[in-house]
This record gives sequence, C-alpha cells and structure tokens, in this order.
Amino acid sequence: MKNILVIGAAGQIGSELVPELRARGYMTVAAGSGRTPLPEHLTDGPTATVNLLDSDALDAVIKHFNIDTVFNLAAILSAVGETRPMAAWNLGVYGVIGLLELARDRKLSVFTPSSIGVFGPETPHNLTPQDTVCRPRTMYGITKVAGELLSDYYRAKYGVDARSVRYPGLISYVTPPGGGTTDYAIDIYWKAIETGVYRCPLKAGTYLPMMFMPDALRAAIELMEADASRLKHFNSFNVGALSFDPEEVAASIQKRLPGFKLEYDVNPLLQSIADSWPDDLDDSAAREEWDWVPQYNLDQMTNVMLNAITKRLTESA
Ligand code: AKB
Repeated sequence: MKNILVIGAAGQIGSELVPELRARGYMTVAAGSGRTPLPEHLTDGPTATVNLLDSDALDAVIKHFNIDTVFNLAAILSAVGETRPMAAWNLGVYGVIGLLELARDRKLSVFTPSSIGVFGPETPHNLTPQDTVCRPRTMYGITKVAGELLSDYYRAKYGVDARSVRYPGLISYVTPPGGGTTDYAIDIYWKAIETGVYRCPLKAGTYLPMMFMPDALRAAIELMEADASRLKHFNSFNVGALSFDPEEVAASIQKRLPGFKLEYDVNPLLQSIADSWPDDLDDSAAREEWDWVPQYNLDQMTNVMLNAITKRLTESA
C-alpha cells in the first residue's frame, strides 16, 4: 500500500480516513463525486472527481496518480436505500464489480466496507458468528452481501487483493452520516448539547453493534496493512467494539449532562431494520487473523463526542 485513492472522501468515513492515511505517510488522493464538495481539510493533498460508475474516468485517475490501493467508500446506507433501492443496487453492485474489474487489470488492492446490514432476522443476534446466515431484508444489505461475494470471487478467480470488514454503526462528529439506521447514536449527542432532549426513533432495548470512528479507521488501515498469508476470511470480517441500546447511551451522556432527557418517537422502518440486525458480534476471526482490538468504550467515546461537538458549536456560534 503506497499510493491510495479514497472514493467517497467527502462522506462520514472518507473525511476522516484521508487525513489519517496522510498522517501515516501514504500518498492519498481524496476523490469526491462532484455532487458534494470535498471538505476544505482534505484539499491539502491531491484530489480528484470520480464517479464510481464511470470506469474509464476512474481508470484515468488511477493511472494518473499511479494508484495501487483503493478504499471504496461510496454507498447508499440502509434507510435511504429503502427509498432508492435501484440507486443503492447500482452503486453497491455495479460500482463494486466495475472497480474489481479495474483492480484485476491494474493489480490494485481494494477495500470496500461491508456492514452488519448483511445480517437478517434469521441470523443469531447474540455474538453473531463470523460465518453465519446472511439473508438481509434491506436493499443495502443485499448489495453488501453481493459485494462480499464478488470480492471473494475476484480474489479466488483472478487473485485480486480485495479485503473488507463488516462495520457496525459508526459514530463520529466530523461529517454527518447520511441515511443509516444507526445514525440515532450520533444525533443523540448533538441534541443533548443543542436542546437537552432527544426523541429517539428506536425503542428502548434495541441493542446494536456500534464503533467510534478512530477504531473504524484503524480497522480499515490495519486490515489493508495485514500480512495476507495470515488471512483466511478476507470478505468480510466481523469487527466488534461496542453494543448498547438508547437507554445506555443516554445514561452515558447523563453522567456528563445530568439534565439530559431521552424520549421516544419510534420510526417503524428504522425499528424493523434494527430488529433484523445483531445485538453484538463475535469478532474472534479478526482478532486471530490480523490482531484486531478496539480501543474505545462507551464512556470514553461519550467524552470525546461531547467535547468535540461543544467545541464545534461554540466555534460556529
Ligand atoms: C446503517 O445504519 O445503514 C449503517 C450501517 C450499519 O451499515 N450505519
């Protein structure tokens, strides 16, 4: 991994992955789609405009920057995917296979995140095993299962170095996520500071696997840096970190903001998606094959989130 292209750099993961890769000394091109401008903090290095579905233009960028590794972060998340299923399919399946074709020609390494969205109601919900039933009910989940299978197919048939992790809900404060089921766990922090009250779209007792962004960035980078001869799973690894329900994250916030109130206004679509996903994950394969260890617990994450959001709101006031 030397010259890296990050597709979807303006998004929730990309806006933090690009600076992290650059800080680690990698030449990293931040590629946006052109629809959302790249955030200013990414323009201190090379940038490009890339449409994942336009293979010729993508190939030209890969050639121009002599790219050897692509992090493909373009995705339409679970809740929005239910309102735009064909767009989710096109990006999540045609986008991935087009990139894998380029990877085959140009000998690229490719990271395309998978998600807990690959699981469904028949999957065991407690400590969901690495190898288990993947029959999702969302279009997002279907594209992620297809992405995992395609990545393993290109690895087995053409030797493409494709790797991925199944991300849980990702929590961050730099760039807002768009249209996920787990996004409540970000909104709750902003509302706790802005208004002191949060109306949660998921019921009490809805446990979901979650992860703080610094851990998510490390997972992607450490997997791509891992010695391939140790890996057995490739696409895709369960990565565990946190598991909580709305009451528990609210209680963590209340340790810092005792007046904070949690109310409920359940959204049936989000609730049905959340109910089909695991409570927590067995990530022993990631721990054994590439030494995965998460670093943040819930209270540590809460402290960083509340401090960072307070600073941002103060600066923008
Ligand atoms: C979503 O909620 O759709 C995403 C995910 C878990 O992949 N955050």
